[in-house]
Amino acid sequence: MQALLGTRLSADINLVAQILILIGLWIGFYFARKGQIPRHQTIQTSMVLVNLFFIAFIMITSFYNFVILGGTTSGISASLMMVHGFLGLVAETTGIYLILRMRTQIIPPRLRVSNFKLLMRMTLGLWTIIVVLGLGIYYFRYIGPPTSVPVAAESVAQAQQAGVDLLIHAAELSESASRGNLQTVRRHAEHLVNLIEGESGEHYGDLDGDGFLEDPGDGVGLLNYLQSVASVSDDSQTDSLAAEILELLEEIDDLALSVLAANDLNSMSAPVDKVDGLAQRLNGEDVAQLLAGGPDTVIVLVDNFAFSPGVVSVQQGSTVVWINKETAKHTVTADNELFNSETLSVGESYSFTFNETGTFAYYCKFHGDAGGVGMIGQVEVEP
Ligand SMILES: [Cu+2]
Repeated sequence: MQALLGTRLSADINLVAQILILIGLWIGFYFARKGQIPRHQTIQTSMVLVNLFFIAFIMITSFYNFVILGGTTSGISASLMMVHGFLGLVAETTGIYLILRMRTQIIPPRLRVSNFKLLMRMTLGLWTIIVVLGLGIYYFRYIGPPTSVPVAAESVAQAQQAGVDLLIHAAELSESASRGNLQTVRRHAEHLVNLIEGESGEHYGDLDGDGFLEDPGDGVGLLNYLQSVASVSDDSQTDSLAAEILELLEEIDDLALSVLAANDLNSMSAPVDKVDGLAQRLNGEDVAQLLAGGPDTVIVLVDNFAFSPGVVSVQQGSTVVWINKETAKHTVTADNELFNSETLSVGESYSFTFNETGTFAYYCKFHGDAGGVGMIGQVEVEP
């Protein structure tokens, strides 16, 4: 019941309206069977036209927000919505055709269906299926268990792991070069580029052409992690450390790309040596410390249609950084409107500094709603 009394008023109104429209259509069908044709015509016409209103003002908007703006085509809700949307347009168009055919002479004779009754019955059958699909969408979006599995791993640990992985793959790169294994060198160069740039990077992909896209990281990209953290820090020591590490990473990225562009081991050896040298200058502890964001910064990853960790506790004055890890688009929007991000694409981040104590619930505008619906999270700010 909570869901029906809750926040998504338009979805609730639409749900009730769709059930009533379907009942109306079946009543209209009953009058046709009884031979009361004028009554039948009046009821079916009103139902189809009322439905047109709900399509235009509620269903198209809902589809646009969830599927188009939210960049969501996978998952049960989005799949149901796409099938529902397509069949719904077919049924509504057929309904309008039937009205015109029934009440006017507009439809040219060559476009007139011969078996008119059968078409009406098929449309009613299709309409019934569509309403059942609609109930399914309502269930999965607003009532059922979340389809996404929140990432269990601690987000900071995950970010730090990316830093450690970089050092490992840089070492493996130079090792395979010294063993003279061209293919392996190219593989590790691909690992480095993907790890550094992440999915939002210009070069991300199957760079060594072996048919596999290999990313030892989590797809965010070290550059994105570091930039997100550096963008919220307000002490100069962190800033200069971040700038230094960012520069090293960009150099390593460029060198790894030139390793991939080289055709033989000889022309690879110079960039491989340089990567080795630069990686040694990267202090693992510095990277880890920077990625931990310091005592006043907490990272929340946005992945699998969930905020991870879903609940974070921070000290008053702390900054929370949200980083979108996946290609679906999301927002970070407070229930009480205290904060609201732009649409975040993959690798993009948003941060907010909490100067008041209290519990702040938030949601994604595309995949959730205020009041604890769908894709949600919470920040607890302690004094
Ligand atoms: Cu979202």
